[in-house]
Parts: sequence; structure tokens; C-alpha cells
Amino acid sequence: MAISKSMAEALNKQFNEELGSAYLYESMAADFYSKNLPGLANWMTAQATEERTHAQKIHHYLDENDERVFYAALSEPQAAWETPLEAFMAALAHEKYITKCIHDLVRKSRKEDDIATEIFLSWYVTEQIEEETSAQSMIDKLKMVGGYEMGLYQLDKEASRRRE
Ligand code: OFO
Repeated sequence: MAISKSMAEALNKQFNEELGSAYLYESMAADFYSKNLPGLANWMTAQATEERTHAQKIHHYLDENDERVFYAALSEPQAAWETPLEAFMAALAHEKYITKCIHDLVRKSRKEDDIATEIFLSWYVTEQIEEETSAQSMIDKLKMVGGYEMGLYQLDKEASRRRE
């Protein structure tokens, strides 16, 4: 069982993208904490934890294929967003970008007739549907709340219950 060197590199790039996602969501969490929204911060921290598991899965897959990961420099994430709605819209846009990365990887695996990697990536394809849906659902709720502070307080409370 072996994957091509260029597939190993592409997966390594995705490994770093996943860590970059975690970094972005940690930054959003920091912004929410600083604005007294601990529930939304908790949501983002849980999301960041999930992103690290996405990275770990790639790490293991590369290990199993006698390859290794290399850590790349992470670019400085944005530190503040005007409103919670803007932060979640940025999160959704980021997830759409990640979905494209995953789909590109699937196309690459098909081109290389690398069936094992294609099947490995299918988990990510499904996961991305969930990732986009959960960001979209927060956007929908924030739009419903509008500028109503009590609504934001309730939503923050609801978001504090997210564990994974
Ligand atoms: Fe948010 O799915 Fe990984 O990056």
C-alpha cells in the first residue's frame, strides 16, 4: 500500500489547512470571550478541537502509508469581527473553501487511480456537508435574533452547551 509523493504532499497541505482552521476558530473564540459571549466562544473552541481531529486523521493516514507530516507556518488569523453574524459568515466562507480543497483532493485521487485515498477522503466529503450546515444554522439563528440583545443572550446560552 503506497500513495504517490505528490498525494502525500497534497495531504500534508490539507493537514496544515485543518490546523489553520483550528487557529481561525480559536481566534474567533478569543474575540467572543473578549465581548462577553462565552457561549459563542465555547462553540468556536469546540469547533477548533474538531478541526484538530480532522488534522489528526490525515496524520494517521500518512503514517499508515509510510509518510510523515510536516508543520507549515500558520498565517495570522483575523482578530476581531464587527458582529457575531460576521464571524459566523466568515466561518461559513472558510468551510466552503475547505470543501473545495477536499473536493480537489478527491479529484486528484481519482486521477491517480488511488482508490484507498479516495475512500479515505469520503469521510471528509460528508463531514464538510455537516460543517457547512452547522455554520449556516448559526447564521440563520443570528439573523433571526437581529439586534435583539435578549435573543443574543439566549443564543449564547444555547451555544454554551456544545461539547463536540
Ligand atoms: Fe471545518 O472542517 Fe476541517 O477544516
